[in-house]
Amino acid sequence: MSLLVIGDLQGCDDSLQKLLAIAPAADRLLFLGDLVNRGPQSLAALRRVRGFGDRALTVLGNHDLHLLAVAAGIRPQHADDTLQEILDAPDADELLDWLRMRPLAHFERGALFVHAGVLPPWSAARSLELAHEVEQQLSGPNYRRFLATMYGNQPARWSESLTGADRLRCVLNALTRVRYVSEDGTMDFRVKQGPASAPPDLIAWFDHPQRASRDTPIVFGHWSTLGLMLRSDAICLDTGCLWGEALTALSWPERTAVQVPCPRFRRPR
Ligand SMILES: [Mn+2]
Repeated sequence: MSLLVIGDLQGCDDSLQKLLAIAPAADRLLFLGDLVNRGPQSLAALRRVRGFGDRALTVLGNHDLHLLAVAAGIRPQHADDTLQEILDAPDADELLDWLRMRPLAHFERGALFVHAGVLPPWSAARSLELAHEVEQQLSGPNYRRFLATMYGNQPARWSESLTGADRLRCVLNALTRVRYVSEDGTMDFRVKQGPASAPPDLIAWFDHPQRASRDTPIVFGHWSTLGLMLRSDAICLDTGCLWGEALTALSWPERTAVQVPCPRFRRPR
């Protein structure tokens, strides 16, 4: 069984088709989240990934969650959102219900797959347990009530003593939004650039010296200014398709990367 891992789509359905045409044939596909938003074909991309059925697995990203929150009337759309065509689609309910049932983390063939990252105290096994706590809320009957409590940047530092909405918000923010942490493990949500130009007091989450998951390769997206990174212990596949860079697929565990160039849909602000 061959596995092909695909970076952030953000509605770039044409690029996905081009990528799959040149990538090695794979039994299964694994998407790193942010299937939708900001790009040109959010509806087509979402339908296509869902249409793969059991052949594809996706972990949820912050833009996927934003779609669920907009659809639930909890969050307003942003000026550069491209979600309306999904909300207006005749199959919107099926697409959104499918989306909220997706996992936030997945372990397979020795690697952990998440959209953004994990926090320093979490092993890979602990990350999966904590992801499951949030997945139970998102996939359950009261998911709208949960979505209403999930926004906010606090608490930004993990503690096993966190409970309720604070605990779940901290987990969700780490799995779907984190890029940098401070030395004590507190998440930063302001800095989006790559490590070369980041403030000196911030550490990329995967470089934290006490990272409990360091023996597990973690494959993630979300960080287009980091771009393609193929380290033994941390692999980033967000290569900025939306911004006119590339869409990337990686065969796992072979670690062979394939890319297609993408037309620029957005200019960085
Ligand atoms: Mn993201």
